[in-house]
Amino acid sequence: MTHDGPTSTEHSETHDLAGLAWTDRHRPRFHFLSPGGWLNDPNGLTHWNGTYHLFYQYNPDAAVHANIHWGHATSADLVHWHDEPIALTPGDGPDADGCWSGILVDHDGTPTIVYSGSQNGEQRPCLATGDPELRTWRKDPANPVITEPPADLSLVAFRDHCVWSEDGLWYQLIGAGIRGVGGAALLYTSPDLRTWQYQGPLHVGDAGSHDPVWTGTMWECVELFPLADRHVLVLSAWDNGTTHHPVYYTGHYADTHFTADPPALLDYGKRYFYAPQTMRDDRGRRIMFGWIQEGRSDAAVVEAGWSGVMSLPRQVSLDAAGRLFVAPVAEVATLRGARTSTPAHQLIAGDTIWLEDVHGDQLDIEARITISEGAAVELAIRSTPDGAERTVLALDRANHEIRLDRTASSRQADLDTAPIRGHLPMDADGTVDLRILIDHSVVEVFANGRPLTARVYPTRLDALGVTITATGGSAHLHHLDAWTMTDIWTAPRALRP
Ligand code: DQQ
Repeated sequence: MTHDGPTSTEHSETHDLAGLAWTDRHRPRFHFLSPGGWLNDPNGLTHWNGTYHLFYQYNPDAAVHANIHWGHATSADLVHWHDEPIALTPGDGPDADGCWSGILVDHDGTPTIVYSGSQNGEQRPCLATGDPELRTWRKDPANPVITEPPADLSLVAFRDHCVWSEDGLWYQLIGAGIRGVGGAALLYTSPDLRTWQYQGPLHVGDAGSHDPVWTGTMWECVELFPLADRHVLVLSAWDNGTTHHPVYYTGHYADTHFTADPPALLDYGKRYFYAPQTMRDDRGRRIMFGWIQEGRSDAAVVEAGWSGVMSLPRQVSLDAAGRLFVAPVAEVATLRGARTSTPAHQLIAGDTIWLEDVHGDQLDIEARITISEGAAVELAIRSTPDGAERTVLALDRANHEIRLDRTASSRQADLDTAPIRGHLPMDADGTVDLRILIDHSVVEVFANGRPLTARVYPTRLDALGVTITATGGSAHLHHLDAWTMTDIWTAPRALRP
């Protein structure tokens, strides 16, 4: 690894952290992640002059959430990434304690970042402008550009940004929580990104309601974007320091007003797909990334030298019911290597089939299954030959539910094994189109357009098998194709490229 600039001590320390992370067998090999240290939210997503830019919350010094920088990577195809120099580093002003989440807009040709400067436990909106290649950034001397939250609100927090322009005026949403009420997206307008006028809340949650989904006491990473003939408001439900889950509302937005349908959970894995952000690319696709959190202890994470994975890029669209339909972007398939195909098969209740050719900890599995009335299908992944370690995905037609059981995923203690479940929409005939992406400790599942993300940490090196079982009735496997997935990383990377 080459590393210009730092002293020899810094060199060996940073080298060790990236080298340590590299050797961890739980570390994904075809997902984006930081070179080492800590990664959380995706930031500043943009398709700029044909190049995809992914910025991210990054601590290059340790696998802890502290001293947050903006890491930066670029890609021509959304799946292979090139590390760019760190974009933002905490300074001695309003971002002394961290450069927290934000976005990137094109301000008359000048790339401009709007982010939350963090200092003394408070966050305030700050700006930075970039060169035409988006490689070097200059913070605005007038930061922060909004010095206080609205005086008429009692807020628990005020941070994160969504910025867009309409008819020559800039609009901004800032995430907040109104004490005693719930999360909120506060709306501002500006002629120049520098002077902002508060317009009122665009949307406010009810912290007392858990039906159909709780929206927390504060909304992190709010984002409003158009999709087909509707708008979608995405937020991450937070409460008293705990990152709970991503939520979305679909609705109609016009003239600073948003009328929303009831909220819905964006990923059944909850905090395993947190703080998502989207971009619209040159092909008109709405592409979303989210932060996949860890499922092992803080101490284990520090020992591993790295924390946090970026999800695979997901394309979001609306289904016929007006709900989000989520799938990996087509480019993910370019990472596929050797393929195995399991032909059509009738699964008899109680029979377990070992898919002997489907084997590994870097897999892309695609299947279509029709489940008979009252039946369920269970797929065990990362299974040892004796089944002692296995992670079980259930597709339950009777309850219209998808579940992930991690109680036997690992023999290691101190891991999150909480059950994961969510509604599985199905046509009247009980067909499920399924995609499972396994990348060491990361599992991303897409079932009839509904995503479920989780982490598993098997201890055994032979936890590589896949089985399929029908329970409570039969099921018809139309096909199951599986591919081994190619590494996108070939060597440890520089922590400060
Ligand atoms: N992460 C950032 C905040 C945001 C939170 C700090 C969400 O700006 O609210 O790293 O994970």
